[in-house]
Amino acid sequence: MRKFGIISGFLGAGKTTAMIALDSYYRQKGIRCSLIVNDIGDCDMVDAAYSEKHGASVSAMPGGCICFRTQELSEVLEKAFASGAELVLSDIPGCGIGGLDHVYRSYAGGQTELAPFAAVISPRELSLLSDEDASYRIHLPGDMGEILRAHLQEADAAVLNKIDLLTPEETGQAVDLIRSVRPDIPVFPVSARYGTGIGELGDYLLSSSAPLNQPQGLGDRGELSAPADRLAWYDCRYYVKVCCDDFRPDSYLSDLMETARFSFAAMNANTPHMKIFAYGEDGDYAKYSLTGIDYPLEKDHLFGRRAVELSVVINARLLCPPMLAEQIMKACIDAAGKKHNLDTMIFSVTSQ
Ligand SMILES: Nc1nc2c(ncn2[C@@H]2O[C@H](COP(=O)(O)OP(=O)(O)OP(=O)(O)O)[C@@H](O)[C@H]2O)c(=O)[nH]1
Ligand SMILES: [Mg+2]
Repeated sequence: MRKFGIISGFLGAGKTTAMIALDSYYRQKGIRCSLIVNDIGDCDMVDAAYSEKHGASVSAMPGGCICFRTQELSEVLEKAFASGAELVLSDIPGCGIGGLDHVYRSYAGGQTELAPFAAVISPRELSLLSDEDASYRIHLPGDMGEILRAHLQEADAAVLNKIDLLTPEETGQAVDLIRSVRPDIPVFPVSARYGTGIGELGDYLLSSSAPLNQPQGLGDRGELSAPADRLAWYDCRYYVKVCCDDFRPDSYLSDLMETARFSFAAMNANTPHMKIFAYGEDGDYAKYSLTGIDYPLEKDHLFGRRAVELSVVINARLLCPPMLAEQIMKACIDAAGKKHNLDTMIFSVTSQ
């Protein structure tokens, strides 16, 4: 089998978590899967590091959307198949639209079978379709709801993620809402974090193919670029040297992310997804995510022990002008470093 599939979705919807869960499901079944981690930034990528920590075979494609890199993507796919992968899954950065035209249609009819184009949706962005006040409540532009609709128009299947946060009744309502936009596609309610529904989704991606029957040009609608263009990205890599025995790396990282949350909120800005990955010694690490100023900080992995030095990577997508985002993040890194008595050395910052 040589199969390739895209897992698309809004920032922080759970694409990487779903790909990690699918990879582990396939491994249990003896199917060799490989993941492509695609991101806009050029810097080290949190998602690639985190997926590797879960034992996935990962190829990184930083520096822009796979949409416009057909040749490079072909080479990465060939390499993965040559090393034994049967199924390669890739995410797509940004808001998850355009991949059907810009990626799938370039591969249609070739040697590689295309898995259904799966759109991961979390209750956060889905609320933009159901509740008029949601965009004020969760500080996302209301027209992001239009992006979600366009995203669903492209999809061969919808993956309603994070159902562990919903009651069964709310899950039913969310599925109905997705079906009201796309009555013709299957909807998989899952919790990628806890593995619920991942087997059903995994079997479906293996046994079905992309029908490619949606109209062309769905991802090229000009009005969709407005909300996406308002998103800035910020990537940073830095190193901290610890001075004192009582340094607690998890408390430092929480302080950093919480300071960022309050700073962006104070500027009437938002962080649809800010990810942080910190390496300690001997493979110890922490990974945190903030999927918006209105959501709790997710501590996806905590340090197992104390650390004397840390190497930190931050990848963030922000609703904020890039220059301001850079200033806010620098102030947050400085403030958290000061509070924890750290010597901080910033290696690289890219923002746009
Ligand atoms: N409660 C809950 N949280 C989840 C689930 N899936 C993902 N998350 C959390 O949501 C946050 C974002 O998940 P990611 O998998 O990084 O989201 P993503 O779509 O890959 O994000 P980007 O690559 O930045 O667009 C992380 O803190 C995850 O742990 C889930 O099923 N339930
Ligand atoms: Mg991701």
